[in-house]
Amino acid sequence: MSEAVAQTVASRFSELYGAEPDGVWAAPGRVNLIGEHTDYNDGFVMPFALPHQAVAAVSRRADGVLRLHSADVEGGVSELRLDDLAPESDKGWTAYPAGVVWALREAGHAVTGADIHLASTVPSGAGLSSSAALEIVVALALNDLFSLGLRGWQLARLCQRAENVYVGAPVGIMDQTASACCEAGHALFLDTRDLSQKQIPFDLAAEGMRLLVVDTQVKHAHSEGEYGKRRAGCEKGAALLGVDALRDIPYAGLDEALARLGDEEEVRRLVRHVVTEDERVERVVSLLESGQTRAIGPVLVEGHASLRDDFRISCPELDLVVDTALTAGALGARMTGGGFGGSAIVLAEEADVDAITKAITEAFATANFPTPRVFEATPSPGAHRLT
Ligand code: GAF
Repeated sequence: MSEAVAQTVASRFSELYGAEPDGVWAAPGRVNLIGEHTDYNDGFVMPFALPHQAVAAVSRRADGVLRLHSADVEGGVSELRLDDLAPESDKGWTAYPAGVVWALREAGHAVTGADIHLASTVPSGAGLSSSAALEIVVALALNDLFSLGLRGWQLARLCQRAENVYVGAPVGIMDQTASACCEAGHALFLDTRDLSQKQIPFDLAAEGMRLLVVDTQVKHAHSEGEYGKRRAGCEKGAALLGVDALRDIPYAGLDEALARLGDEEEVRRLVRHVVTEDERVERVVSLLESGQTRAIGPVLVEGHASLRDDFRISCPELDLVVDTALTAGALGARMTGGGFGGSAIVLAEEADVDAITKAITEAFATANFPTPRVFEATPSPGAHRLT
């Protein structure tokens, strides 16, 4: 399967650029099991990699030119000069790969040019990290081709910088780290303060369960303001409470912290979400580590309520997925990713999957929402070289 994908992408590269690529790399999208909007608060997250991935065929160049092409976007090859790359100069898809080259060079790495052809199966705008997959696949390819010797977490930091500064989206570090560092059959327990990681075995099929992703088809975009407002509100909360980041408010001290915020009602809600969400991540980790997988269901539901009511980033389509799935017998469900649309996840017994899927599809039809895309997510490998 990977070989066939690599061959298709490599042969398109040859048609476009007139020579075989130096190599082909892949980087996955992700779903986040729990730990939402905690990553820019130095908190905890727990994503796992999807089988959907961005694939890049790449050759190095020595002449300061970057050529980019995507199978997923109309249009020909874009040609850029490395010396012209400048933050927020590009509003199209090329900003992601070009931003990675810019960030590598800004950090002093000798990248002298590349020809790149990309093809991705990660749905875009679905809250499944299609952008991070594009960034990481390019970063990994250039890391190999220019022998930069960077580790996965270092590539993640550079890609986050590309997205924050070059693209102009104030995202955290979760998605890039997930794409770079996840392992098949595991969820990644990540401390976003120091990027320390623990791979937690997560094999639902072995226990007779499934995790469904329901893409509501409502498109989200992180650079469009609401994400940045939440982030700024969290930073204001940390400043008012005199801590570096909301991660520093212990769960046991939450009530006292909320009382100190007085009439800052919106900040209080944001703080409550972040502090309780960090605690939920830790609870999910200990449930999984003690073999109580089914018991994570209610924790996912709590997380959804917190994102809907305190963080206020859900939408009617996401709420409908969660409510319908739970009524149809799911063990747990919640929105995943940045919010304002995108996808929800549903934890279910294998035997209930068809009934739950049918119930969600029917509920969407009744509400006159577009037909959602439902698929099963299995924890897949992180970024790697294909050929
Ligand atoms: C998006 C961002 F890119 C992540 O950094 C993270 O903040 C997430 O939203 C919310 O948990 O995917």
